[in-house]
Amino acid sequence: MSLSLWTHCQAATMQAQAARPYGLIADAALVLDGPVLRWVGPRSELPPDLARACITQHDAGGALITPGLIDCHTHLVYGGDRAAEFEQRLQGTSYEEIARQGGGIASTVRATRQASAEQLTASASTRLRALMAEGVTTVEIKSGYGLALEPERTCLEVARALGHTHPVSVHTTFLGAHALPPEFAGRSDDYIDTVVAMLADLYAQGLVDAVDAFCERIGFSPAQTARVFTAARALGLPVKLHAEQLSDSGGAQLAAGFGALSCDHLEWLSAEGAAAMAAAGSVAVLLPGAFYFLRETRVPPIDLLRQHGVAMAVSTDCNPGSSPCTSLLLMLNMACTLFRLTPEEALAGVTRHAAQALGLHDRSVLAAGMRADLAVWDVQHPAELAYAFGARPLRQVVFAGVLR
Ligand code: DI6
Ligand code: FE
Repeated sequence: MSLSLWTHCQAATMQAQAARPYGLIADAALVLDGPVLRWVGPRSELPPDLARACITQHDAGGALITPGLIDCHTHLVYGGDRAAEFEQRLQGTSYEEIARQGGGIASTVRATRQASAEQLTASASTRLRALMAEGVTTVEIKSGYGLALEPERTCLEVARALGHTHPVSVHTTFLGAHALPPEFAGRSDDYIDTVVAMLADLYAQGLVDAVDAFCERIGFSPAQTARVFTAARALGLPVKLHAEQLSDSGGAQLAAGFGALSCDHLEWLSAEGAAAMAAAGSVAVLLPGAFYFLRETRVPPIDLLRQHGVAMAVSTDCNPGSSPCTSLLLMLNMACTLFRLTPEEALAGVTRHAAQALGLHDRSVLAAGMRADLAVWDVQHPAELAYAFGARPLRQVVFAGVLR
């Protein structure tokens, strides 16, 4: 048993039932038992026996401690970039037009298929380290730029390996139904057959933790999405969906019917969609970076989500086309300025609700029995994490009990 004690800190426990905003404890003590939290509370209530049993002591110097942050929606393994497309969009061509002309996701698929696993690892690792430099200790990584068995396998293997070579926990999502690859032009139903076959293969290799699809005019129909989800369910895998990003296709209702962990984007979410998500307990993953970068004007219906009690997560959507972003703290700020979340809702969106969107119950709040994934910040109040943008407030990270 190697207990360590952290004192001289404030702790934003993010416990839902805490009466105080952020579950904030002004003069806190945390006891870590290896990779797990043993005790969290006001220092004045720390049992003396437990304090004496702590072999290591950390003086946090008045810092704020939060749970390690969770980025629950990224596409960070890909080849190339889309800066030229950004220039095209600024000259007036829309994201959907570029996709229809064979650019967009398809252009990243070309670059990803050409890249070696080493090249994909190097570029993804740079992006991952940027996220980690802002306190991210858990990240979801989607496939979806291979769109054929071997390149999808390579991307998922790269994603898995990143979780072994970096002090971060990686959760993989198979997004074979992201776009129609060129070799299947005009045969999207045939491609869905291939997606179902790819899923079985990649799942058998242990590369898939969840399944996602892009339900959209430029993606796949609700009926095609349902086929992918049926295959996922047969394997016992949870699903999530890129839903109502550019139009209302009823994707949220469909996903909720499959008990989806989350529906993501949701700019065009309807009242029926929100009600279905509430009934299913699906999390709304808000992606303000994509809204900003595509210069969208329709904001996700935040009040509707609040009225239905739908949990809201916030994520980078880190990807080359709609959100080339590696700052989760910037997303906190944008969730507040663009979507009008409160800073407390935004912080819950990258901790408790992000964990829920990944189906993880062992982290994201500071409480006994939870994983000891902590972020230690040079701020006086948790709202500062959402307030400042471009600041670098992270002082230290503890990952699975180990100080980094
Ligand atoms: N929606 C998105 O915002 C990303 N994927 C998706 O389905 C963008 C993907 C890209 O443009 O490369
Ligand atoms: Fe996405």
